[in-house]
Amino acid sequence: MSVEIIQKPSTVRKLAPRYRVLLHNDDFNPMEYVVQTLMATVPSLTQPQAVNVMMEAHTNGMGLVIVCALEHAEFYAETLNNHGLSSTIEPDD
Ligand code: NFA
Repeated sequence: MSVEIIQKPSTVRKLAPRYRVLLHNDDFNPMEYVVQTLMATVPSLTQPQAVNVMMEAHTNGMGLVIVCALEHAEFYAETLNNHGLSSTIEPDD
């Protein structure tokens, strides 16, 4: 007698891999401009958060802007760089 095995389709979905957007320090952009540009580019950043990111980059050379899906990370980094800032993305793992 043969037995039919019916596979139930999985409803488990992997989360999209996430990426860090990193802001790098420089010697020419004014602090206020950096904060305003961060807020204009990344809508979810509050002013205190934008100040923290700016100060982290200013003090340590690099600040974490946001962790998000690749499409958003690329768009944010490109926009920041188009406004004279220096940013990169890397996998969050
Ligand atoms: N280091 C810049 C200054 O002293 C400010 C800055 C912070 C620039 C973070 C870029 C990133 N005016």
